[in-house]
Amino acid sequence: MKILFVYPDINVRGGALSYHYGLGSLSSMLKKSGHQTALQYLYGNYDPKPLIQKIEEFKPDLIGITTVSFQYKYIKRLLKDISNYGIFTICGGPHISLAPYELEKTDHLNAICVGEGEYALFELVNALEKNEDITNIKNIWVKKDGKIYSNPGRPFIENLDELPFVDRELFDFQEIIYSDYDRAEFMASRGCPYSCTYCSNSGLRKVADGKYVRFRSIENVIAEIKDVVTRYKVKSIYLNDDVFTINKEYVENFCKLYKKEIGYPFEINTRVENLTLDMLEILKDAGCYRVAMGLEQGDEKFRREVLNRPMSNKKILEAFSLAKQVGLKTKTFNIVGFPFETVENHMETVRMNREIQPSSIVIYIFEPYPGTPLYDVCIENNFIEKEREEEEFVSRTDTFLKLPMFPRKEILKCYRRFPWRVYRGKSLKRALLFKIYYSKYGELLIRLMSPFKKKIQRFAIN
Ligand code: B12
Ligand code: SF4
Repeated sequence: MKILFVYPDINVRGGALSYHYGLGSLSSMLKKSGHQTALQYLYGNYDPKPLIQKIEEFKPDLIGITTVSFQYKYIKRLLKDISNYGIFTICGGPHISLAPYELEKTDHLNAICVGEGEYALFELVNALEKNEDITNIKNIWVKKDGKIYSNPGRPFIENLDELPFVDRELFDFQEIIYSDYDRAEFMASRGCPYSCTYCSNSGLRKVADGKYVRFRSIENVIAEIKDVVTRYKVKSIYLNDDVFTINKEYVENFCKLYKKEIGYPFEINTRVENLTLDMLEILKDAGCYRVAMGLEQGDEKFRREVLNRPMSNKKILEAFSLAKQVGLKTKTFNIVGFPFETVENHMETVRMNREIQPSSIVIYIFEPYPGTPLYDVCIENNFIEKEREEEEFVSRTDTFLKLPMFPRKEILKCYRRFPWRVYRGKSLKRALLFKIYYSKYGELLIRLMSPFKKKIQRFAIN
């Protein structure tokens, strides 16, 4: 069968193209058993024309679309715009997995996949090909003759090594590497052991039974990295796992083999609780150049009570200071505009970042995702206008919430001024670069300056 995947990445801020591991994994699985796959990557402003053209050229039997919450409004438009082709449509991904009720509400959508899709989509495609019943496949919900057939989930895939390497060829992967500062991304694991109240992991861990946090074997990850760096021009590696450092022994053994077999500079995401001086030294020795950690909110009590992030401020400062001590660059992730947050709380986030002085900084505006505890809080407290919610998702650069304690105008002000407040008087070049990046016209400027972005990054961040 011919399967056309759609990666909607419409009106996303930041200017970099990105790879999608989920679609890459589904594609590998299907190709392995003789099916044909193709991709339509939708980037920039909403425009269904490239998808329509691809449908006419590729003539797919099934269209599979991946979903995050703020893309769902575009996905509904796409489904309508391609409905005259009468092709079987299925959505998967974090949004639909946590909001499966969308199947009933969405026109021209035939099915959804709740949770991991490799085996489920494989069974669905085979059943469709043989004209067999498709209403009882685990993880797949089907809408047929106005009736919804919802099926139970299958356990999380226990041994990730049994999956083929993700299909990089589905995308123009070299182009993605170039657009991300010559960096290639990998994932050694699935899942996260924590349950921060704003993060989809808190809901995704409940969609199936079995072990949620799983690591591939080190040999398997190294073999994949080796394969990719020999086929593509790559200068550095990004291990984009939710938290790479959960298991100290894994990190130690990974670093040993990575240093021997790969040796490229690499970056990881981690949590402050996991970091010790010796682990950081091992990472540095293996070629790690930067650790990225979520700070999110600087007020300890707020973090603990509202975000379910119980680490102390002392622990956060200590982790960043240890990273710097061993010569690693650092990056903080931050969010502004949580329910019940005030400007005073936010200024604690600024204060912590001022003290840390990370080499790089990321700030988002809070967006409530269905299936997370903070989404329910927003509903219970009428912070969301339910009927406008979907239209209003804005990729974490604005807010549609009505928070009595933190009006939108103040949130936007805090968001735009954040980097300046953090770096002012400490690092002029970072203060200026990030001020531009987070300004009202930052997105436009970034796109205009994209031919020079590697030079700018070297100048301001390194
Ligand atoms: C890596 C990553 C990225 C990467 C890669 C993009 C991507 N979408 O994968 C980058 C950095 C580019 C990114 C960007 C963004 N991300 Co992100 N990202 C992740 C992260 C950490 C891992 C995703 C991953 O690869 N998992 C492993 C793969 C194998 O799983 P998967 O993608 O879920 O796919 C499986 C199933 O979902 C299913 N499936 C998925 N799609 C489909 C389609 C079909 C047809 C079928 C049948 C099945 C199926 O089968 C797959 C294989 O089992 C997740 C956190 C998480 N725990 O998932 C957040 C996460 C997906 N991101 C999130 C967000 C919000 C974003 C951004 C909107 C951020 C922004 N800029 O504002 C953008 C959106 C980009 C986009 N258009 O998708 C949220 C989404 C929440 C939500 N409900 O919307 C998550 C869940 C984190 C969170 N905060 O809760 N992200
Ligand atoms: S630690 Fe990060 S990935 Fe894990 S639940 Fe919290 S925010 Fe999500």
